[in-house]
Amino acid sequence: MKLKTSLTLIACALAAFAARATEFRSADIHPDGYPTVEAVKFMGERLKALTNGKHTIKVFNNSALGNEKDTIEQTKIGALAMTRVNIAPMNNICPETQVPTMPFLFRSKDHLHKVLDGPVGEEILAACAPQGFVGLAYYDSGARSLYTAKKPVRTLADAKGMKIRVQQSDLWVALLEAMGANATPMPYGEVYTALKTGLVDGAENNWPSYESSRHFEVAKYYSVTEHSMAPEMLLFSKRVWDTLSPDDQKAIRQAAKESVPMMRKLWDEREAKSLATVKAAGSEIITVDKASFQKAMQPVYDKFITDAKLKAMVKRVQDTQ
Ligand code: BDP
Repeated sequence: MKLKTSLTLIACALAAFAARATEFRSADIHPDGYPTVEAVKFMGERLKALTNGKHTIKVFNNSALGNEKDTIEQTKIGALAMTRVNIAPMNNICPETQVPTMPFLFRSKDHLHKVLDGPVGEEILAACAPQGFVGLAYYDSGARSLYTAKKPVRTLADAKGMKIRVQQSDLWVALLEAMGANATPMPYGEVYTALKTGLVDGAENNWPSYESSRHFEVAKYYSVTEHSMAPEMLLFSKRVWDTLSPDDQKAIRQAAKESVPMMRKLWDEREAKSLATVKAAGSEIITVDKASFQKAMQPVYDKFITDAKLKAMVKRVQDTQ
């Protein structure tokens, strides 16, 4: 389709949002039952109640609308109303999102929640607006750790030269390179085959993703590095947003906010369940010296936390008690 024609179609669709009841389309790469997917469905129910049935949300999950880079792009142009993504693919788009991605930044889940629920979290969400996104909320994503197919990583030295899949973000490439690994960015949906065929030696993720993607079947060594607590983000299209009434905008924000505690509960349950599943399936869970991994991360801070604003933000996070 010619660009002009598709832009006209998008413009017509946008005008329609304002006028009538809308089923907003929202994307996710995860399967049914995954906490992010269930939380957005819940948000849809809340939105329906808050708008007396006027607006709802339909979740297109399992990467039905493409990988996260694609759905971010669709959300930006207004072809899609909403997307739930990890914060990583936003790193190259909105520099402030690099802060909560930084390795070993958060001391605990409580620390993460305090920061994201507070002014720093709000500032980062707002910083995405000039790029075309209304940041609605963060969801938990636990801590990400390294897992490998053939050889276990027991020390930092073991990671040297290993080909490790990372999310599509320059920061993530640098993070794995700082571990000595050979970082390979690729969409999530391609990782299982890449691990199975030996295209990569390993990947990194939290317990629920390691389990639900079945990566544990092809990469049984899980080294508990917990190198980043990069959260999930709920992004609404600013182009669609600007066509909505203030009341509708308020209801969307409210529904998103209400889905957060619900998601956190689902998340904690799923983490425990996933750990039990992979253990029972024979994954070897390896305790590593986290401090040695943490020490190797200074180059990542030197490369990405360069301007005064980001430096101050990192400091505010560290100072949050
Ligand atoms: C999962 C996130 C998902 C990312 C995926 C990945 O929930 O949004 O796409 O990691 O590694 O933990 O790509």
